[in-house]
Amino acid sequence: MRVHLVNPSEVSFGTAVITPRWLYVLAAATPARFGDPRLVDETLEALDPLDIQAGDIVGIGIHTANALRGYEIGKIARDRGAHVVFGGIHATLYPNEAHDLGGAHAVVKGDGDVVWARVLADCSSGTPLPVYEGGRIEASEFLPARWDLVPRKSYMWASVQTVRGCPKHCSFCSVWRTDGQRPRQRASDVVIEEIVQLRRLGFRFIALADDNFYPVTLTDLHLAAQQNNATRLNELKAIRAERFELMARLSQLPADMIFFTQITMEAAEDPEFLDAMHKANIKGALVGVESVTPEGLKDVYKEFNASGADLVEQLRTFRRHGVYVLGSFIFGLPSDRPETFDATATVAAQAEVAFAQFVMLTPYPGTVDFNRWEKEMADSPIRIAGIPITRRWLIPPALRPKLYWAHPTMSAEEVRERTQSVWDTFYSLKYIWARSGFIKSMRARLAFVLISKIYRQMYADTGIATDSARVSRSAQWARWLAKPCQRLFAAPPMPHLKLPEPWAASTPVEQVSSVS
Ligand code: B12
Ligand code: SF4
Repeated sequence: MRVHLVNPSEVSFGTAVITPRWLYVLAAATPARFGDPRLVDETLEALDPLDIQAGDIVGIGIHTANALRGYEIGKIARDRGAHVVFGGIHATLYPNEAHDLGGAHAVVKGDGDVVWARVLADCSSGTPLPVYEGGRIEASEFLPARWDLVPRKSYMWASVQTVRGCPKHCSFCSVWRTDGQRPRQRASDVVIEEIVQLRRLGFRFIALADDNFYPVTLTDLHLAAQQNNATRLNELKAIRAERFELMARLSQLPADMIFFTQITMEAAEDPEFLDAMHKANIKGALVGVESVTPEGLKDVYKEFNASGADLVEQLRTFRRHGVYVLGSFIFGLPSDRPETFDATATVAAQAEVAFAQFVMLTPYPGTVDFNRWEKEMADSPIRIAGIPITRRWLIPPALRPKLYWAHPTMSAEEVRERTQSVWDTFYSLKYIWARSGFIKSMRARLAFVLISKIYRQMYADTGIATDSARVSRSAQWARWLAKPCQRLFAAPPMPHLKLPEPWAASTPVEQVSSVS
């Protein structure tokens, strides 16, 4: 009997950008008596059903976008006589779907780290429960990933999570509802151990797979102080101090290491934090800009973000402190107008963001937006291929619309075309080359161009992926670009790299002292 863990994908590129962390965490949660699990990441290559034997246990992790392929795999595995278990955010939100459509024997809701061993034991004794509540475990229970199982040459970046959960409540995001608003932050020791292991293997680029790397803002601290809420203030200070501790320790790692994370724009108001990020070699961050107008920010409950000239200034602040921004923008908000697209492109250019993504507003399950949309659609259900549009992930990919919400003034096609045009301009060779001006060496500049092109190819999903011929052409392109990219990210392994000195509680973290 063998355990297989499968990360489903409709398209395989041969090479992938970031390791799907859950595969390596669940591998760590697999007790030794089951042997090393077989890890299949379909973004690299498709599952071979013949590898699954009767009596095996197949764990499939799904998010909304790959749920349909996950269900296909579940049915194949069940037909071959395996026990089928689903997990991941989509299975957490729709456990019945995995049973009805994916051949599931069991579904794990929430975090898999602790409950997985029990699921395996039950499956091997033939008594799996339909649903397991993995819940939201404490950060001290998060398992370090089994990086000894990673095919080093297949990924450009490895992923290490340092904090789960986000205190904000953006309307389009499910994180605060599924992972919770209380930041669950891992101790720096375990994070550093994983990163050192990865550098030993030859990974020098690490994505910090966090929902929000900046869970405590200066405003939070000042509010708690103003309210004389000592307990809250101390809690917040402790979280903040731990962040600085982690960053201080990251800065002791080999200088060639580069980290990337996701962060809210408020970090721009906190120069000490940005400087600590820079010292820690956290050179890039995805910043959720969402909209360049105050009306747009209101649409998504993100009024804590800046807009207009302040926005440009805040984004530039990151760069001044040596943190390069991947700006994330949403199009199709109710308040968007044709001129919003140009205004956004202008802000992205003026703010000197290194990379940008322009996504079309899509209601994701578990979000405030989705619930509102589902209620609205209940009165006039639209079906495609017999499937209600509110279950869009079940619609065959080629038939899926690109925009789900009727915009008050623009047609879906107009929003799509204008979005695509912003992608095309931002990632035209001319603009990429101009953006790369800050890079000194020619080799690194060419790398920037290549990475920009591959990023656009993999993530500009507005219209290029409308039929299967186009999908496969697009995948072909990305595959072609990915090979040289892979070489650029590779580093000689450092098998003898030592762990930095253990962190003493008394070690001064100068930055923290300035916060009151
Ligand atoms: C890092 C990250 C990325 C990275 C890297 C992705 C990668 N290759 O790993 C990047 C930036 C590329 C990315 C891109 C996108 N992402 Co993302 N991403 C994340 C993030 C912040 C962390 C993921 C992670 O590594 N977590 C750590 C692992 C250990 O946790 P986990 O995956 O949840 O797994 C645990 C449990 O779910 C469970 N589990 C998972 N699978 C299984 C399977 C079994 C069998 C079992 C038992 C248990 C189990 O056990 C695991 C351990 O506890 C999550 C948010 C989050 N908190 O998860 C969003 C998240 C997954 N992303 C999301 C989205 C929407 C996207 C994009 C579509 C964004 C966009 N518009 O382009 C793209 C899609 C890319 C794609 N096609 O996959 C959404 C998904 C929502 C949904 N309903 O599907 C999330 C939840 C964030 C959000 N805003 O709501 N993402
Ligand atoms: S979008 Fe970002 S800031 Fe908003 S709730 Fe989600 S993780 Fe937090």
